[in-house]
Amino acid sequence: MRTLFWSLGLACSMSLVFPQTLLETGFEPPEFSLGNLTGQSGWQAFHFSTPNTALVSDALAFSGAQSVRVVPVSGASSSWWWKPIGYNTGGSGYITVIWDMYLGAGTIQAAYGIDCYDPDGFRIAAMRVNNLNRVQLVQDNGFTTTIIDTGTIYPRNTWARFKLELNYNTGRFRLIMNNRELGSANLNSAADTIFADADIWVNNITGNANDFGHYDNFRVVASSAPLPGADLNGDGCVDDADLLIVLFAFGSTDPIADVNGDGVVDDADLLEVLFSFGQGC
Ligand SMILES: [Ca+2]
Ligand SMILES: [Ca+2]
Ligand SMILES: [Ca+2]
Repeated sequence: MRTLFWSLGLACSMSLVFPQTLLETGFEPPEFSLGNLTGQSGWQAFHFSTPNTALVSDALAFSGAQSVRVVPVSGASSSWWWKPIGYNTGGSGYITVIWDMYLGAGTIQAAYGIDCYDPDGFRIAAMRVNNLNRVQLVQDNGFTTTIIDTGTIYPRNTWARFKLELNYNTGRFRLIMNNRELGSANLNSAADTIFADADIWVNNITGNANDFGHYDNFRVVASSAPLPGADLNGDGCVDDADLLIVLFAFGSTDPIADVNGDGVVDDADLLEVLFSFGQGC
């Protein structure tokens, strides 16, 4: 299976067009139907023991009508869902994983995050929101896993936009939530240069979780430079689509349109978009 990813990576690496969208989905119909995510549009799953559940759901969506709803199952531990990417970075440039996440609160909570892997199953970089709502980076070096707490508390029962930016030039990755950088850590030096997949990951820490998580607008983008901060929809290019996001949210506290992260969407955010208009396009 991993050999297939590698072959795909060679094919992808032939393209020199940047930024390049490697995966983009809002889990919308007709590509996705309500029900199990696994098996739809090439999505796969692995469960450490008893499977947790990931459903294409219309219970909540950041945009459109559907998202993926992850529901921990009693007695289960970790589960991963992914669509193979297999992109060869050649050891330089950036891979950015972007997604909108909504975690419901519960009396017993699971940890939710994104895990990025190479074709051999080495975790390149990862993040999670743990059962106590702490936003954390997960750093591996091939031998040990280090959890790095960002000091940020994730607000459950609301949507947040995350970016996990892997910098192959420096061997570092950083985590951005709602346009604010929360922390950075080392890429796994034992991992190779092929980015195999970015996985939706739930760790049912207590084995009896009663919360849930939604993921929407899942994108993976390869680029030669960091995606511009004013690229609000995460397509790698600052254009009228990003301008409209700020204009429609003008005067609000919408964290996704708040480019400078000062808590309000105003002319300062508009100027940030205008000054970087055309960047990355
Ligand atoms: Ca959607
Ligand atoms: Ca954009
Ligand atoms: Ca602002």
